[in-house]
Amino acid sequence: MRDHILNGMRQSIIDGAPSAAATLAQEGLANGISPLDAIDAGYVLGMEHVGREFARRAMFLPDMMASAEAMKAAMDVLEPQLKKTGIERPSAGTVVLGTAKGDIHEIGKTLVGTLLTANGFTVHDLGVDVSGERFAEAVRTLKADLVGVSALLTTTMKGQRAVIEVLAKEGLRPGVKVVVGGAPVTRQWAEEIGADGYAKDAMSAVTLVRSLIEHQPVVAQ
Ligand code: B1M
Repeated sequence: MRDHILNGMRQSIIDGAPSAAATLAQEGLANGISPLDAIDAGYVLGMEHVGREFARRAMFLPDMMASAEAMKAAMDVLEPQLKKTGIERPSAGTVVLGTAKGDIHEIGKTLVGTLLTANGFTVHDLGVDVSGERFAEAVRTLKADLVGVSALLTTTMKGQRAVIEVLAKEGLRPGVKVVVGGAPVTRQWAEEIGADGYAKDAMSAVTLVRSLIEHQPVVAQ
């Protein structure tokens, strides 16, 4: 039963079928499949397939858009379940999150935000195509502890470097940690641009953010 549902979840993304994706998410929850398992062992496998097919020109942009709609329909069902555990806890820290300038991929970034929220962080999601200046503005006004910048395109990874540069230029860098992630991003890239950390997926992002915020030096009042 479990494998049947997970296979259906994967297929709903390949088919670009939002209503099937949402129905299967409900079915999965009713059958004891955790939201994270549904994402990692179901829907994301479909996304990876679509990405491969797009790269070899066996699927096209409209197909990829339909798959993204299906993924969002599933996330609409799963997100409230993922977030539940984070409610009614004191905030573990304030995180400003967004996708780098020029990049409109949002699914992975949103998942990172959902899991951070579920783990007690206050997350301000600035959305997609976010400039360094907008990140800096949010850090200043929200007194954020950490900035998370996602990039899915090799061409927009440079936007992650730009965020760090703007934060430094505006004198905000000493007070805020920066974490980068996204499919093409590597640890080596994170080190090269002077980020405080790199996370390969949403769960490791939570662990990383927690360790970076916990180890911040206490500033005397
Ligand atoms: Co696009 N796209 N896309 N796309 N797309 C990719 C990324 C691509 C790899 C597909 C391919 O060619 N195989 C390719 C990039 C190639 C490259 O740069 N090397 C690509 C391309 C080329 C493009 C366009 C240029 C296509 C075109 O127009 N000709 C265009 C760019 C638009 C733009 O941004 N300016 C484009 C557009 C789109 C859609 C709009 C159709 C759609 C996005 C819709 C949306 O987000 N609302 C889309 C999609 C869906 C994809 C694929 C198929 C799936 C991405 C996804 O959502 N994955 C993708 C192929 C692939 O990744 N296999 C592809 C699921 C998600 C859960 O995973 O986002 O990787 P991911 O997030 C993970 C980790 O990376 C990590 O945690 C997440 C969860 O575990 N993570 C972080 C992510 N952010 C993090 C931040 C962190 C920490 C971890 O800390 C801050």
